[in-house]
Amino acid sequence: MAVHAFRMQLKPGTIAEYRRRHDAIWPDLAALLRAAGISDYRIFVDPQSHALFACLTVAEPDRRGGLAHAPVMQRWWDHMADLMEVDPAGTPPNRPREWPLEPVFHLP
Ligand code: RM4
Repeated sequence: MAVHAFRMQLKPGTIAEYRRRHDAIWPDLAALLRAAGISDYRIFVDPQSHALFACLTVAEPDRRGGLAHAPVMQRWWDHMADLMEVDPAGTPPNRPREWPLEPVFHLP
């Protein structure tokens, strides 16, 4: 198991809607993420900057590379694209921009 953290970016004024859509996360998307070995996936928001901080545990070997090819993942990214900064050169289109976060402290 490995823990990964990354930042994403919400557009201003979208926090409530972002929360609402994640409260109603699609069961087939949740199943896809779990099937890729992801667990304990949390996303936090900074209301000042609208930055999203995501943290998840992933089984090794890391199988997240296939997620971008899954139709349900692409539909979810399309669904979220009005709320989030997306990668302008991303493949597929509407993939959210992600900035990796580096671990600096761990208290087991
Ligand atoms: C986020 C974003 C991520 C996805 C989570 C579930 O808003 O779309 O790519 O993993 O939702």
